[in-house]
Amino acid sequence: MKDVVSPIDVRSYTNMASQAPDMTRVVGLDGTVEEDVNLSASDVENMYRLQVLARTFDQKAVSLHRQGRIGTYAPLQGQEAAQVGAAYALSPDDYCFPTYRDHAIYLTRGHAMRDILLHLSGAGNYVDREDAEGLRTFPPTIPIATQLPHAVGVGMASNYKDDDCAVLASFGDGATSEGDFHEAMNFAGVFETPTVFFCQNNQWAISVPRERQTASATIAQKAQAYGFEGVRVDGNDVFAVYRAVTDALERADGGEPILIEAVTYRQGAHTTTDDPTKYRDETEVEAWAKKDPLDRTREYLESEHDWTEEDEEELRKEAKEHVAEAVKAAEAHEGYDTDAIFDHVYAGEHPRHERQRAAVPENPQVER
Ligand SMILES: Cc1ncc(C[n+]2csc(CCOP(=O)(O)OP(=O)(O)O)c2C)c(N)n1
Repeated sequence: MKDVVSPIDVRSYTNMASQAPDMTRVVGLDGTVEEDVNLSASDVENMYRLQVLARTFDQKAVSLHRQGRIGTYAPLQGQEAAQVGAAYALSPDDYCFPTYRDHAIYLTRGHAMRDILLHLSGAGNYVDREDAEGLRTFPPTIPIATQLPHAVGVGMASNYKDDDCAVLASFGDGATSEGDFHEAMNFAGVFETPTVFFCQNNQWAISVPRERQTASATIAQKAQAYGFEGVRVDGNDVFAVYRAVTDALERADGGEPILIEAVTYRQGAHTTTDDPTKYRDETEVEAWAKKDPLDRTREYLESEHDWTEEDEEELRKEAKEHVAEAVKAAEAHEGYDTDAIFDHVYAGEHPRHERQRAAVPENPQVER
C-alpha cells in the first residue's frame, strides 16, 4: 500500500491545540504561522455579531418548536464559526448549497430571519420565483448529499458560461458515506469544476459517531483519491475557517476543486425530535463546550479590540430584539402557498403532481 498518501499529508489550518486567544494567527501542521487573514476591525466584529445572532435565533427556534409554533428544527449550536466563517468568505456572485442545519449560512448570506422561520413553519421555501436566474443560495437540502452533484453541475455550467464564480457546497460527516458525495467529488476532479466541498465534521450523524462513519483517518484526505486537495480547518475558529474558504474559493475559481473538513461539534440534539443523551457521553459535550466558537471570538475581541461588557450586553440585546421582530413578522403571515410544495420539482407539470395538488385543502391554517 505504498501509494497511499499519509493521513496527515493534508494542509491544516488550526490553532485549536494552543487555544490561544490570538485567532487571526493561522498555524499550519508544519508550524508555519500566517498572521494575516485580511479582516478589518468591522469585519471581525461583524463575524462575532453574526455568530451571536445565529445562536440567539437557534435557542429561540428550539423553544418555538417546543411550543408547536414551528416544525422540526435542526439546531446549529457549536457550528456558528464554521458556518459564519465560510459564508463570510463568499462573494455575492458565488453559489452556495446549504443543508437543513445551516441557518447561520443563510443569515450571513443576508437572508431575512423571518423567511427562515416561514420555511420552518411550512409557509415559505427561500426561493424568489421572480428571480430564478439570480438565485445564488439554494434552499436547504434534507436528503443527505443530494445537493453535491447539483453543486458540481452548477460549477460545470459556470465553466461553460465562463462565469467568474465559485460554488460552495455544505454537508456533514455523515454525507461522506453517500454515493452522491463520491460521484460529485469524482466529477469535480475530472471536469475541474470550481467547487468547494465544505464538510462540517460535527462528529455525529444523528447517533452514528465519526469513527463509525469512515475508516479514513481524516475526511479531508478523501480528496486525494479524486485528484485534488483536501484541507482540515479548526471549525470553531471563525478566522481560520474564513481563511481556509477564502483560499479555497480562489483556487476553485482557477479550476481546482477542493475539500475542506471543518472540525467542529454539534453541541445540541440532531433535531428537536432527537435525544442525544441516549447515545453520547456528557463528558464529550463538556469538553467541546470549552472550545465554544463564540467564547473564542469574544476572547479575541476583548484582547485585541477593547470589547467591553457593555458592548457584549448591547449586542445580546440587539440580537434578542432582532429575533423577536422576526418571530412577530413570521407569525403575522397568513395562509400557506401550497402550490410551492410542487413548484420547481420538475421543469414543467407532472400528472402525479396534478393529482396531489388537487388533494391539498385550500388555504390551510395552523392553530397557534
Ligand atoms: C438520503 C438520506 N438518507 C438518510 C436520511 C436521514 N438522515 C437525516 S440527517 C442524517 C444524518 C446526517 O449526518 P451528517 O451528514 O453528519 O449531517 P449533520 O446532521 O450532522 O449536520 C440522516 C441519516 C436523509 N435525510 N437522507
